[in-house]
Amino acid sequence: MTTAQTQGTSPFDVLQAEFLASAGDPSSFPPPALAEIAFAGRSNVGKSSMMNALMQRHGLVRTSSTPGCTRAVNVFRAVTRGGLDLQLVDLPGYGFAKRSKSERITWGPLLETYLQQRPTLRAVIVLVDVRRGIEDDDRQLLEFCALDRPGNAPVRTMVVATKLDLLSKSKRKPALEAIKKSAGTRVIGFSASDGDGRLEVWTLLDRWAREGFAS
Ligand SMILES: Nc1nc2c(ncn2[C@@H]2O[C@H](COP(=O)(O)OP(=O)(O)OP(=O)(O)O)[C@@H](O)[C@H]2O)c(=O)[nH]1
Ligand SMILES: [Mg+2]
Repeated sequence: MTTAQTQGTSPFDVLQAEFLASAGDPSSFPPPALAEIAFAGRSNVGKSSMMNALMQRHGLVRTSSTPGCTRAVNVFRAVTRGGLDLQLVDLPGYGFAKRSKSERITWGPLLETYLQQRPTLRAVIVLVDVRRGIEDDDRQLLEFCALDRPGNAPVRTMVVATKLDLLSKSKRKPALEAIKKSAGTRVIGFSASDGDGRLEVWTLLDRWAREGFAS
């Protein structure tokens, strides 16, 4: 387990961040505890990097230039200066072709079971590459998240367009507008490299937490 302390002045400074558990199949999810925010998106889109940026930790969440690096559900806990105490969950990437058939069979149910049955899941952040926008599988995931969760509270979704730093400044706003139009929902631009969007994401999570999360 990794624990770290930082100094800072924003309510969204993360005072404590730690790895809690890794689950390769639904039966090994850690017992539901704190409210959870899950990070989903295509392989290599930047889920793990975004979690590190939000938690202000380098390397706490494993990242890789090899697509498909995260194949399990990995659970972290973050405590902010402002008093938010949440579990952040790194979900396996989808849309990754170079994978054996047996592996492809197992992470569908893993993701689906988690999204449908996790009682403490409050919100899913769907990451898209700002240069690619919303693709079919992202849309399907957003639709899946909007499905009724029998016996469990609904989940909110947030679309985050990441790798914003890879677009020139003049192209950012039009790209975000296009994604917003295609998603039909709010879209936050983000960069794990320079921290753009971090405040906006935490502000929304904070608001949802105060509102009780459920829509
Ligand atoms: N320039 C730039 N590169 C990024 C950003 N976010 C992630 N990357 C890079 O993109 C690659 C993939 O990032 P990860 O965070 O591992 O992506 P992931 O979505 O967790 O990938 P999987 O676990 O394989 O599904 C790494 O080389 C990162 O350094 C960003 O905001 N800007
Ligand atoms: Mg990852």
